[in-house]
Amino acid sequence: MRAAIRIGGLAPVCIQKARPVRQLSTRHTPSPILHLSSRVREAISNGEPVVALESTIISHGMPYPQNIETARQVEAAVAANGSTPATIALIDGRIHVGLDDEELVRIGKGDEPVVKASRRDMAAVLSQRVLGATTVSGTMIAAHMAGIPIFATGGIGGVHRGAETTMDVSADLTELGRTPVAVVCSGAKSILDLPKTLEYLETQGVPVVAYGESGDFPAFFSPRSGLRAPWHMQTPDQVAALVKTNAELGLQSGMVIAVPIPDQYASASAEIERAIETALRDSEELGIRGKECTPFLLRRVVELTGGASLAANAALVKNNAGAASQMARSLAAMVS
Ligand code: PSU
Ligand code: MN
Repeated sequence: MRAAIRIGGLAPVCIQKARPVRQLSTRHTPSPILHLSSRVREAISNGEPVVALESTIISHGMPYPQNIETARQVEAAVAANGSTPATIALIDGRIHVGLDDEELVRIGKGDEPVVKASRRDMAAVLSQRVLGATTVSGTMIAAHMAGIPIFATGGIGGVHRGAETTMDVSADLTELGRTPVAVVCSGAKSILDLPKTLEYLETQGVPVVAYGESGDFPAFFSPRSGLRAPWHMQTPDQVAALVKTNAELGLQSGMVIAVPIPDQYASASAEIERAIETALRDSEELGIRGKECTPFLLRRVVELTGGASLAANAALVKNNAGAASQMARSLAAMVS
């Protein structure tokens, strides 16, 4: 008997004998709440590789106008490596998968309020028809609904420092435990408690893969955190095989594929680390809590480093997008 597996979401993929994904995907009625751009819809129905991209990094992760410039360049990096980019946001009551330039500007310019939307906020943002930018958790949900198993971003949320008293653990981590999407990122920023973040991911059953030469879990601005990742892979095919096997097992959990920042951009990391310490002290003094915490820290670090962190941030997201695009191509070739 053939094993029908779901890679990424709505389109079940038959792994023993190739059947066109196009044919299989018609079994599902598209959800009225999910709006795919024509480019993304076509790519998915042709079984072509697609990479999901988040929008909170645009609305809350970087200042205007660098946020929109970076978003465009990240999409270009996906395209240059052979996959179709699908930036995700919540617009006019629907989940948009694949944004046009006007929509990117709407999310990034700040002319109207944009809600940072994690799993908790999805239904409220959509039903109340407010503009929403999806975090890693929100984007994973949307990508899975659309049938996109690979998603690229800068960094995931994690266990915050001091979580033993604040209980501030990002919804990204529980989402990784329940939604089968691979998140290609540069680990997590050291605004977070990285050892606890890795512990939490283990509890949630999430494989964390150090991708590239080093087997260290990267710490966003620096290629190494000093913490070993449980897995180490070096090629797109290895990651594609992991994603495929995760689906064959029927595991409903996700994966973290951690790509270190390219060396040439890692030079400012000591200066950035100092800025992070200052930003953390500031957030404590000001009593910043909850969903405001991460955006506050990101903003403060950019201010304190005079933009050095921003250039590094943009470079690593683009690099991750290119790597994710190669992984998506390998996966598409394996399941077609
Ligand atoms: N880390 C970054 N840049 C970001 C984020 C995290 O370096 O833009 C965003 C992502 O959207 C992530 C979210 O999913 O912040 C996590 O927020 P919180 O810590 O509130 O869960
Ligand atoms: Mn939080």
